[in-house]
Amino acid sequence: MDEVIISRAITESFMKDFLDSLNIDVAIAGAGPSGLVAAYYLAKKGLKVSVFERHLKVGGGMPGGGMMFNRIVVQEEGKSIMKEFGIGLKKYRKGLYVADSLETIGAMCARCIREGVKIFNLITVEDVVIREDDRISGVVLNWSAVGWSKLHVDPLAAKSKVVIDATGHDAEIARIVEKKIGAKLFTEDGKVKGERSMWAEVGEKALLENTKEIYPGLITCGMVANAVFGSPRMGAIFGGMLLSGKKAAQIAEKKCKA
Ligand code: 48H
Repeated sequence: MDEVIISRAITESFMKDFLDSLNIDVAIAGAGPSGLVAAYYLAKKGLKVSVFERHLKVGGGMPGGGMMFNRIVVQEEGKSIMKEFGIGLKKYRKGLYVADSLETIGAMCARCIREGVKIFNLITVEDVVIREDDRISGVVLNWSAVGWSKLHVDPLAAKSKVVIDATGHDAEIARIVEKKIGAKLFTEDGKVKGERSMWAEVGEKALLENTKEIYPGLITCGMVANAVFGSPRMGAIFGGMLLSGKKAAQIAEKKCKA
């Protein structure tokens, strides 16, 4: 057993996928529930999708469930998506189901990868690529460890037809675009409005409505959608995240095929 052969196997396999991800249909920032669902449905339609996740783990806010109780709640509307991923649901009461958040992450991650999604953990999307026609056309990438160590290391870039912002509460990509391009987002004042305090019912409903293109080539997904449009948070209920991921995928697919 040669250690160098093991090292070459890892390096070559990773580099092949990374090089393959430099020209893609859809780049997704964030591997939380909404980003993974979006990636899965896009890959299922035959599109080339890569997900870039800042942290060592995937799943975003899911492993912590509600206040570290590792369970998530899904309402009737999200049930078919959970079934599509083969995730077990226990009925709690009419229209409400409980899932094990760790099973949910494992199943989503495995189904994405089997469908052809490339998931890169420990890589942060730190900026976007933009062209004169005022269209977002890719992501600027760096190792998360570079940022955490506060090193000055220049990034690399990947081109994509569409970028999905699935970075959660902080809506990082939308905020970067607002900061660098000005208040030109497709919101009332062109800015990120910021998420409101908890109101589960309103937050869940608004999420789907707020999942849309907010700048040419940039689509909101998951918690980002409510953060951008100033709608409430909803706590550990996840049906909206799943439906938002599916809707973001439908919008992105249309844009890729236009
Ligand atoms: C790469 C990044 C970057 C970056 C962040 O927070 P998430 O789980 O996001 P959603 O929207 O899929 O799900 C939200 C849900 O988990 C949640 O928080 C709920 C329901 N909250 C309700 C409430 O009331 O609190 O995942 C986002 C992912 C994370 O893994 C981040 O590490 C990652 O995005 N990320 N990845 N580049 N710039 N910024």
